[in-house]
Amino acid sequence: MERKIALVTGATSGIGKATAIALAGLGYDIIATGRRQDRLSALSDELPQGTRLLTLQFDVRDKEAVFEILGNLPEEWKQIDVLINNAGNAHGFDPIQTGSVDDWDAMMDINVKGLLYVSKAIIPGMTQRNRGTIVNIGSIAGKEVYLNGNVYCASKHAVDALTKGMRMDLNPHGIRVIGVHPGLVETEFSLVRFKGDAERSKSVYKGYEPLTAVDIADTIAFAVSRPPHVVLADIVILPTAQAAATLVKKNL
Ligand code: NDP
Ligand code: 8X3
Repeated sequence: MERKIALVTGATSGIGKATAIALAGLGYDIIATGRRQDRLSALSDELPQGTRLLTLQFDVRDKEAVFEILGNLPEEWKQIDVLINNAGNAHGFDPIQTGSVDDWDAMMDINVKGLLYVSKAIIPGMTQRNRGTIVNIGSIAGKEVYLNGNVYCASKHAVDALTKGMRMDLNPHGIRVIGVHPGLVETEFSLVRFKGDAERSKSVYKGYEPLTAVDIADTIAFAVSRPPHVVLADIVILPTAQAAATLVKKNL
């Protein structure tokens, strides 16, 4: 059987981790990246037996590290078929007039520039082979703006624009570019947004059934496994209880 390789950024938690597991279930060898090496190492226990796993620890903000590490992949890991640009988070939840510049930097540097650096490192191999699939994880926050969402929403609107731009520019090379835009998914996302406040984070998901990381991973696996002539270009996936970014039917 021909070898297939998927690289997943932010595979230490939530959607990225579930996606690495789902793609391994489809027979992909996995390159898993993130900052927390202990979690990257633990991933091997959760992948189907026989999955080949390469873990790479770096911060997607670190341009030199991204190009150094991804530019020097071991020979047998160079031909990446699927890139999942997932690493990202919201940092803070403040109105624009009191927002923290450090939070703004984190969101723009990770969600937008980090995605660009990783893409820049991987795309040349895909264009050379005239083949590949890129999945960018956007958000409902990239389709709508909500109160206090300001910079996070801007970062995810940028991901949406980059997804469309990539699809156009890479069109001559037959590369599929897929945008996946989830609504509320219970992961470590809110814990990061609210800086470790577990109570506040839990309350985001109370009173309704949120999506799980596996729901998103299943959708990604479905999109990636369509025949080569099919691209699910733009997928918005919400919990049934959610009708819009801030319209959620709760039974509290
Ligand atoms: P988690 O916090 O559970 O996971 C975030 C992942 O991103 C972790 O693996 C983390 O790894 C990685 N990451 C964060 N910052 C960096 C960095 N600087 N360098 C490298 N890796 C980084 O959240 P989710 O799984 O929910 O989030 C995944 C993606 O889904 C994000 O892009 C998020 O914006 C998006 N999303 C989430 C939704 C939700 O409701 N949960 C809804 C819509 C979109 P590590 O810390 O080890 O580096
Ligand atoms: C994460 C979902 O609604 O918190 O992107 O922006 S939301």
